[in-house]
Amino acid sequence: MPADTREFTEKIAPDHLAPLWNVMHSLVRPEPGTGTRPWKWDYAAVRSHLMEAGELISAMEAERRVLIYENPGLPGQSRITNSLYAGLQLVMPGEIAPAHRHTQSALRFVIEGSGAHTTVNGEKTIMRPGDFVITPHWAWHDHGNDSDEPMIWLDGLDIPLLQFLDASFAERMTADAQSETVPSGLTDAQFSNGLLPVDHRTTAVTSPVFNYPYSRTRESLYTLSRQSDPDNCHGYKLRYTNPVNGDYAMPTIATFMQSMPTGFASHAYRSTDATVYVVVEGHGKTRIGDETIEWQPKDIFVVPSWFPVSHNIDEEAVLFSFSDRVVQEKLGLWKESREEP
Ligand code: 1HN
Repeated sequence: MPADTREFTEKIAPDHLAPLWNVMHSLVRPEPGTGTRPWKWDYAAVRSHLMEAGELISAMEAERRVLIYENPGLPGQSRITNSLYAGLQLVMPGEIAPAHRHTQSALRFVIEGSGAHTTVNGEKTIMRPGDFVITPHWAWHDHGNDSDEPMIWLDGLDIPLLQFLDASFAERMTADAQSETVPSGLTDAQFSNGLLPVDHRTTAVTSPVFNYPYSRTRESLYTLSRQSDPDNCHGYKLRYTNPVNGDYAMPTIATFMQSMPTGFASHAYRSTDATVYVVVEGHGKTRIGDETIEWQPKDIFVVPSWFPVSHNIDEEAVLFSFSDRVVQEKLGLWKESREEP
């Protein structure tokens, strides 16, 4: 029976002090005990709300017309996991999402539409479904849609992480759109072909490549899946890298693409990085802890830290995913566990 120290707790509270022994075991837990819940968002439902938002407010008025994926275990906190933000953005034909920059890093994963662009530090790139596009921290960026169809992509940002560190800075450009100061494709020519400029030296922590097109990623996965055996837990899984140093492409968000063949039943797996998945192709079911979710293309689901996850694939699937694994690895904290066969 622990000593009753309630009176003492109340006595020291006005001096902004608290006894450790009341909270110690919730602070230092034997295992991650997260508030983040497993969840899946059906694309059809989210898309219909997003298109309604498209009639309510313009991209210019909103600055970014986005619906935030809020984890049901973390309501009102604008986050999908403890460390990451995710949202679905709509840019209608002819619209501009105006130029700004911030210390948060952003990824775009294109869900629907083709031919809109984002301009990052003066270089334009055209976005197509399945492309993974990076906005490095403090890079100027604006988006525009010169195509004739709505353009929808998922944004992933490290907002909660920067909030925790109190390291947010942001500013708007006076012009709505940047002028193109770098010819489109120049970065790819220098960094995307297994080549680097001969004297390239940098302190940048983000990949210079800022569009990783789906056509190439898919080709890699296709060849792998026809020529080798799948991993028991992941199927065929690749990570996106910075060609300059082989590290993850972004300093705060690790990104991956994996494919799993029809009939594949993965072994259970868990890791300390809560992970957001985007279904690119295929159909299947994923068991996360005690819950099973069924998914189809364009759905988004989240696996909390240290929840066992296993997949059952009904039709050959391709999944994009992102997490804070890169941060945890840098700190020596990242941990994984595979079910024994
Ligand atoms: C942002 O700059 C974008 O550039 C999207 O598209 C979502 C959420 C919060 C803060 C900045 C974008 C954002 C954001």
